[in-house]
Amino acid sequence: MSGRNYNHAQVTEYWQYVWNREHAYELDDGAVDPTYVLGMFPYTSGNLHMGHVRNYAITDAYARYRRMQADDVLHPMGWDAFGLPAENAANERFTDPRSWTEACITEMREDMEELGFGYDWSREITTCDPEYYRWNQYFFRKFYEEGLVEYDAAAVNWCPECETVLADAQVVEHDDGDVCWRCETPVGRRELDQWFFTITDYAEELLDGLDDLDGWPESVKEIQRNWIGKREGARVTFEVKEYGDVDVFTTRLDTIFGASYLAVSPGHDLARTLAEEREAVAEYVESARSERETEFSGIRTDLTATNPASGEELPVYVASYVLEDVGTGAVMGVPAHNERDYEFATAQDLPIPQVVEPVDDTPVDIGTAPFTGEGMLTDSGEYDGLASSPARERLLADLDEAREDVTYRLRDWLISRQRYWGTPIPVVHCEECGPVLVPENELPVELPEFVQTRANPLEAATEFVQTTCPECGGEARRETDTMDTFVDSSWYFLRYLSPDRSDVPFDSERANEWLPVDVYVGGEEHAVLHLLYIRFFTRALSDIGLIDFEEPVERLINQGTVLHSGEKMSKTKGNVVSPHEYGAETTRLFVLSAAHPEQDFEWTARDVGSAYDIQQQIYSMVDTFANGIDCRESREPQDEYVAREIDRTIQAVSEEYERVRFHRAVNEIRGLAGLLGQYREYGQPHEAVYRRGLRVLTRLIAPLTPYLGEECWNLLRGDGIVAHAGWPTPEHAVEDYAAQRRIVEQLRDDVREIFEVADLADAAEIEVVVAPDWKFEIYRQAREAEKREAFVGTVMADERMQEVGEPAQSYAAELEDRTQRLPPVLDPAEEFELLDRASWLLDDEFGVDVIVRRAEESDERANKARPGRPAIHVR
Ligand code: ANZ
Ligand code: ZN
Repeated sequence: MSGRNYNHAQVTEYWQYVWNREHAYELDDGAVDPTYVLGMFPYTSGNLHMGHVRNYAITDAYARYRRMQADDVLHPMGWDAFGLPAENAANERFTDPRSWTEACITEMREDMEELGFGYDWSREITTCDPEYYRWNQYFFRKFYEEGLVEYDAAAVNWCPECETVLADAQVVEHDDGDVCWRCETPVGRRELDQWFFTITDYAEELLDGLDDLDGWPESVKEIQRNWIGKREGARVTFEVKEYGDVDVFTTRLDTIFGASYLAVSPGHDLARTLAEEREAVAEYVESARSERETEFSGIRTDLTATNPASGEELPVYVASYVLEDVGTGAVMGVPAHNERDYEFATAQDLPIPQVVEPVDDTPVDIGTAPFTGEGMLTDSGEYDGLASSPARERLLADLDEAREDVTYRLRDWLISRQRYWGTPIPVVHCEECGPVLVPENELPVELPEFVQTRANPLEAATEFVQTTCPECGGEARRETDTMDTFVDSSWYFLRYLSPDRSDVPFDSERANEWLPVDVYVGGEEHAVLHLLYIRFFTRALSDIGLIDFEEPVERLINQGTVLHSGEKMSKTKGNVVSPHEYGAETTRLFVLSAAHPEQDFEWTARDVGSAYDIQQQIYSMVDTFANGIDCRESREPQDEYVAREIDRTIQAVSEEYERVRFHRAVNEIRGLAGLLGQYREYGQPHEAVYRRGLRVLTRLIAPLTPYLGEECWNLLRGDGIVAHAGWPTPEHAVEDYAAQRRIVEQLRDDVREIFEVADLADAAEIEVVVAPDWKFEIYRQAREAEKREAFVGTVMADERMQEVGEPAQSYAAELEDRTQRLPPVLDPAEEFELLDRASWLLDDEFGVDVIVRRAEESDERANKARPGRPAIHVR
């Protein structure tokens, strides 16, 4: 009876050939508003790991589903091909970054093809191609002209291992200091001339825009909000004798009477000025900048600052906990009400005067901890007794030295890297003219040949470095920094639209038509890097006039992690499972069926096994059918039951696909496969019903297992390829299917229970009796009743119910407490038909004849029946 085994490995090549021949996944350039489904393109490290498989299985399943729904779909793939690892690998293996990267791409593309990912390869892009990265240089020029590029001496994060600077977002806070995100080496500080994109110009917009991103996970939005870190407060001027004014930024102007010192960062102008004359300050500044002093160290200067509110003279400190690029780089220290100031004052033995008291009975002991809440002012002169918020307002109005101010935590995006394998920054340095942009018609500035050296290979490329100034024609040095690779990925989703255009970075008209990306899938670890940068780029490109939309992505899905033995799969932990180990298609189905895309899940051999089994089960049913089985011509009630279950499954699976809940779709598909198997075993299935069932099943699972889908579709003689087959639609409306299902499940449970408690081995017949019409009538009234008081009376006022008499009265009483909370039921005729269609399930399970009756045919038996819960008699 059972069909052949399905062997994925034997069919991949054939179907890949067919898909290529049919251009199955290519999108026509003339497409109108296609669905854009995108996975974050991979860094080219060689071989796909399980995280990639999961990421791209999600986009592929969704893209395939939409395509079968007759949408035009853009589902492209490309390579994030620049970056330090290629350089390191090249040095270790005595090759060059380009060859290494190309080899990785070849491997990864093969893996993707084996997994059956349906990409439009005609749109493939690779960021290390000059044809791609020239546009990074083009945008650099555009941004420069727009005032979005700055060249500044800055104290920057420096990773000694990677020998490059890092953006703030690439520095990870560890318990014992900051480390490099890539190699976990402690990060130091260096002073260098650096290139920045002034993303801070967009701080407010990027923050506000979050409110409209309804399709983004709340967690990512919250991370971005915190990263942007908007603070509303006041800027207050303190006069420092023999120096001049120092501005501080505070969110708590109400605490100004509690300031016991003023502190500036080591990079503050005041610190630099003092360092020129005072040895001790110079030493402190120096050690703070290079080694990063212990957190709450500081040096007291001999200067004092006047508190503009109290007139008090406060000592002035240089302290490393005050950050140079936050606010004004200076703070008024209010230790009684601010954690960090408290730590500092304690370490430096400074007074800790309390000026705010809690209004409730929060216990406060300034001797052991600061009170950071709002409250009522005390020891604050004429402001005593005011609450924090009105006190701030009054102080703002009263003090000439204070005015409203806003600061952001977000810093400008440091984009220069002292590495080889990236986009050369299109600038030359001229003695006369300073930094000068390379003219547009000289782009791309191509990378010179790679040479192995400890430092930046670009510095060693003399011919590359020596050039002439585009402005004055004099001798000049080419910039040897390259761009952060996050620049490459900030606009790649636009390049897919017109990858071959050599006159523009992308086709603007098409971009306006096709974007934003409808569904974007990738890891949450990019929340403040890539996912913020693409938002910035999109806004900047919009302001430059290249596009007319402002947000790049409508719906964002952060896929969860695949765990193995409770930990994230990783090479270093040695718990990696290769996608090939269990067969690519099984792996793919497993990662989709294991959990909601956003949830982490554990890799288990047992669950992988069940992903394998369901494929075999479906294939075997289809194969057996295709070889011919005995079928019935006449239509019987059970055929109707199966037909409706097919409809219901279509509806349910479509909804799950729509919500990207593939794991639930798989459950439904399993259910239908099981039912069809049971149906065939029960007797001869009806030819048309069974065929339809198998064809539906095939199309429902095809987005998850595309090779299996094609094989089955072929066996079932479907038109064309399943990738282009239409999505199945229900034959009957399926609105009250939930109620129907509940009734059938309940009936089966009830019968099982009867068989369990009584020994019914010899039972020959089950009689199932629908409740009388009057019970349905009372039930309906109970569901609709506005109040439950006097429900019985209202029911019995009806003449028909009086005719029924006592039974009606007691049924009404039974429902009285549950009025309005009753689940929907069918009407009596519908219920009868449903039970009649479903009765074969009881026959099949218990091996007995089943008779379904209306109440009229079986009066006294119907007494026990309720709407939705027929009476059951076993004989
Ligand atoms: C005085 C004060 C009193 C502050 C108080 C807070 C509470 P948050 O706290 O995250 O909202 N600040 C300002 N510039 C700084 C810099 N360059 N380096 C380090 N800290 C700085 O951020 C606002 C507070 O951060 C500011 O308000 C300031 O401390 C501190 F009871 O001023 B506040
Ligand atoms: Zn010049």
